[in-house]
Amino acid sequence: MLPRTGKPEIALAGKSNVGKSSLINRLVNRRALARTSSAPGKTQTVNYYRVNGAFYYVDLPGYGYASAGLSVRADWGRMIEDYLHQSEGLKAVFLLVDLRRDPSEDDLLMCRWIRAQGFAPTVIASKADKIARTEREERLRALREGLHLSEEETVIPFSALTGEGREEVLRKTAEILKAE
Ligand SMILES: Nc1nc2c(ncn2[C@@H]2O[C@H](COP(=O)(O)OP(=O)(O)OP(=O)(O)O)[C@@H](O)[C@H]2O)c(=O)[nH]1
Ligand SMILES: [Mg+2]
Repeated sequence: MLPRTGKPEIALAGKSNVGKSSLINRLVNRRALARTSSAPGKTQTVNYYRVNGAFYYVDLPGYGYASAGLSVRADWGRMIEDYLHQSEGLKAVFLLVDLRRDPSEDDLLMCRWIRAQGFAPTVIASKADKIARTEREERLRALREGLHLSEEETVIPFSALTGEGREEVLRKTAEILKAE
């Protein structure tokens, strides 16, 4: 059973270790609100973070964590799926993809699911601080291509380390809540 928050919810989805929990901390400027770890598989349940009493960022477990046992992986998959299908307040899904890596099959599936639900995918390209400026355009292009994004679909380069992209993600959040 999911909690009924009675408020709009914006979920953070993406591969394990991509930086979902770190993104939440940076958005709300709290260093250790959501637990993070250099080892993948840190977030193992659905976590709700209330912002300004008005809405929730929902931190999901990461997918594609290869070294977890099969049954654990199945549990996580079900948790993510149950949340996405059953949440009554879900208004948008932010899909995090590491700017350094080509999107995986799971990333593509998630992106398709988001569209199929009638949401416009907002892709957040994480760990942007790890990419040299000179390589950035090429990485963004590969990411757009890997996820089959159309011109209107946004990619926001983001760094939890430097705060780059924070304002843009907050603006997107406000836009989604306003469209309510
Ligand atoms: N350099 C850099 N490191 C980051 C950034 N975002 C996250 N990290 C690091 O990446 C690791 C994973 O971050 P998390 O926020 O725990 O990732 P997650 O997506 O929540 O992972 P799961 O809970 O396992 O799904 C941690 O060591 C973070 O410090 C970033 O923007 N830049
Ligand atoms: Mg996490």
